[in-house]
Amino acid sequence: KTYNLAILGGSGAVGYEMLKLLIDRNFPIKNLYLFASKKSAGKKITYKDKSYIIKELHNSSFKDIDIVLGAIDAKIMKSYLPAIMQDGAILIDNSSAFRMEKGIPLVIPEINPQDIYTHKGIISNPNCATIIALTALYPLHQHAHIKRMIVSTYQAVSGAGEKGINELKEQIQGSFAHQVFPYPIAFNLIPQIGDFEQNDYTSEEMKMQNEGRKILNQNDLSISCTCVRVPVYRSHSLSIYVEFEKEIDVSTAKNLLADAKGVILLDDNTQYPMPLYSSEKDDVYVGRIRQDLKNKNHALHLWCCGDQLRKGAALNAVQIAELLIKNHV
Ligand code: 2RA
Repeated sequence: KTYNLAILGGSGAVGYEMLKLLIDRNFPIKNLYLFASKKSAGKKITYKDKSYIIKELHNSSFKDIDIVLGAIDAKIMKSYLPAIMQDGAILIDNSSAFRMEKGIPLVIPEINPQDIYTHKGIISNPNCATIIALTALYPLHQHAHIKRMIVSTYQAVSGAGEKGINELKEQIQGSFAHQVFPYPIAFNLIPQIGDFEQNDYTSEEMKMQNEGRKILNQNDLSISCTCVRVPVYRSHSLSIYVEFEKEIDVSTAKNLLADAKGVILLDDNTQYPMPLYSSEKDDVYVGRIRQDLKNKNHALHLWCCGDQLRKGAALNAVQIAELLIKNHV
């Protein structure tokens, strides 16, 4: 069987990764349509000698579509939901629009693939930093059960899309005008991603705890996060302190991660994960695993890097689509 697919946001950074992954992973495609706003309509996107013309997104775009991969802004996504539902397509959405809604599965295929079966037409992709952190930590969670995490993220400019990449490029060339980020990002670090909430954390910082609780089905999970934008084009990095209910030591953690799906262990004190290695790769790289100096048997520190356009967005969505068709759901 083959399927009609639509990528919403086909002209953007995540949309392009979705296209590449569908082709490279031989997804059984009947027709593939790339939609975007009027501004990008008519633009030609080429991958492996095949070109796709971006079409303007309308409410009538979903006729005969089986699967919609959403890579557009949450507010716009919400406005198209009735049309998608009416035409009976299944939406795999990368925006934050429905992630925390009750009854809508929020899925990382390595962690909670079973939640896909409960879908009623929408499956949400978690936020990029949440996917990268939890993919790295889940093998340890299965062994020792995570209670608490303190996370600092170092997030690449492409997390803000193509426009984030262009802003850094222009600033490196000497123009310090800024629109996408609240301050110049070239040669700088900006400790704000998203808007500030009432508790002084940003929206991006609260996503890790809120989404983590839903994905792991653990309401008392505590994750305090500081999210920082860094002048790196691609691949987010995270420094994580993690406390466990049960005992765990460094060599057990390394063994578990060495065997884990979707993870590459790079930890021998001359080699450690860096965006340089993880960019354009599917796996999340983990290293610098150390015992906490005080809470010795129950807490670890580690460092991980993952391509947020791939595993943090497009790949996770395509993996969900693969599971859907494999299990006819
Ligand atoms: C970022 N949260 O700004 C975004 C990507 N999902 O990095």
